[in-house]
Amino acid sequence: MSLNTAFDCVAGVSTALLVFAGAAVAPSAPKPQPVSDPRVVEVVAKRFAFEPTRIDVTEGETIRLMVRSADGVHGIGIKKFKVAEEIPRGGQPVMVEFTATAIGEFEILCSEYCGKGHEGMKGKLVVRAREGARR
Ligand SMILES: [Cu+2]
Repeated sequence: MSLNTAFDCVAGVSTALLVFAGAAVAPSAPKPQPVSDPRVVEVVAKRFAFEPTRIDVTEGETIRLMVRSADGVHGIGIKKFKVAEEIPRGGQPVMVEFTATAIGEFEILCSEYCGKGHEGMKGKLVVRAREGARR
């Protein structure tokens, strides 16, 4: 007598059902993400440093710096991107927006004389190339 079985016949059915169920879960309309919405970066200026000392951004990204002073009057300047704002004493935040149109490392300087360590009050803006945009 032969020991052959007929189990192979059933295999295809369950796979077909899974594929059908998956199609129903797909979202009908993905929410559009506004491309122009700037990323907000909070910066604290204090004698004699910026916090954070280094800001990393991507080429083409628009950044809104929200800068406030932790003590007296300071300034924030990024020459390359024409950022130049006075930061008043008292912690009131100052907004300044720019688009990182160039790749590289750029100094963030205090543009208001704020005391003995003023010359050393520096931060760094690092703009790196976008993923996939490398030449
Ligand atoms: Cu200063």
